[in-house]
Amino acid sequence: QIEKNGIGRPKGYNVSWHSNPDIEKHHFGHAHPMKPWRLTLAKGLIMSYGMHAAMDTFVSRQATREELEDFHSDEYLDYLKTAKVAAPIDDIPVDFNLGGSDCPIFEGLFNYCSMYAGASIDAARKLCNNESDIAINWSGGLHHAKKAEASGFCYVNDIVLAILQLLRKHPRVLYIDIDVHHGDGVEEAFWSTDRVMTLSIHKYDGLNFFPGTGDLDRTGPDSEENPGAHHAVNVPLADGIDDEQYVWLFKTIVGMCVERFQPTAIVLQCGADSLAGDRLGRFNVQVQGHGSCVSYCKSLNIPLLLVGGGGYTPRNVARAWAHETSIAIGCDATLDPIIPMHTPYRQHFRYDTIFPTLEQILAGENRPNRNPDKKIREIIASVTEQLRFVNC
Ligand code: ZLM
Ligand code: CA
Ligand code: ZN
Repeated sequence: QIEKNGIGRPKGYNVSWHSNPDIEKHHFGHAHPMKPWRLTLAKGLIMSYGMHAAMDTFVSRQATREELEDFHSDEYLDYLKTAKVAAPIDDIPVDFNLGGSDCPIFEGLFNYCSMYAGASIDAARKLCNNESDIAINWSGGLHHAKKAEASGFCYVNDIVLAILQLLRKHPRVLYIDIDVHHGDGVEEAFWSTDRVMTLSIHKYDGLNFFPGTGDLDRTGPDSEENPGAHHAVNVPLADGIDDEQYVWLFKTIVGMCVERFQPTAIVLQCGADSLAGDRLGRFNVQVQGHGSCVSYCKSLNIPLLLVGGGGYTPRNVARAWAHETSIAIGCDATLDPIIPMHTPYRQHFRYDTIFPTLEQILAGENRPNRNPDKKIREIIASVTEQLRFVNC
């Protein structure tokens, strides 16, 4: 059993966990890859380890209309609130990119959006008033949503709303995005400011992979007069990157960004679709490597907001976010990798461990690593050059 102020967790070190079971009940529709139910699986795992006892747990509330308007347009929110459920017609979205098969209009949509946004806003406020050192919202991280447009399973951009809260207290916020997709909505929202640096690591093929942006040379506005110049960092990768390369790249790039930008708060989007075996992802990152990114951010001792994001193989999403919760509270070293017998939905966790081997995860599927070390070193060189222009 893990107690508050238990082993590995210094006295006075606070982790807050923001969630609401209401969020998990929504359905995007038959066969849609985004399954809010994965949050139930993650929560079951977290609680069966007793980790909830080591955190301040909050049942999150809906964001208010006013809070949502901090980023989203009136017209879009009106439409989102009143949009009627309809079967997608030939994959064609209607207004505000809503109603296609990526962003369907489903029962309770507005409730779902305001709840996950409310959780991220609450989490950010806990960091602002120093009531938490790390705040967690696994239901958030919906990085594609735009001011007046839904995109890629995202309707309201809780990350932008949370960063706007942090900016009330914090002069500089570093946003880091390890979802396999480019964090385009957050990048766009803070494109013209030097108070937020955005860093996204993602698959990029300059062609088909969604959303199709995030090339290495997309570093901010072209004009040097614009304060946002050089403050967007993009790390495009090819299929099959492994733990060793990914973690090394992550630590190197994040280390350089922190040194140059000196953030006073960090938001880490922990999209679990960068894990091996994901239904939509293409990487070979394992739960251990994904977690090392969280450990590294924690070790910087800067107020940290952890949000979820993508993740389309629910059992692996639950493994990753449970492991990362244990890192946040500092009990990862003593956590039994064997999943407790009494875990709800335990039958979903084949191999009974939080750390299945790559062979077990891929189950015969083959995803060769298309990232030569030389390419990784070129990316680091390019970002190093970019960051020379960042001064704070
Ligand atoms: N078609 N059903 C990541 C967001 C990725 C755009 C191509 C839809 C799917 C996908 C939906 C059940 C985050 C695109 C795809 C088919 C236009 C994407 C419904 C399967 C299904 O079976 C499916 C009928 C659906 C959607 C696959 N969509 C895979 N990839 C991307 C969006 C979100 O992880 O970054 C953060 C949460 N969309 O590639 C199309 C161009 C729609
Ligand atoms: Ca990303
Ligand atoms: Zn994603």
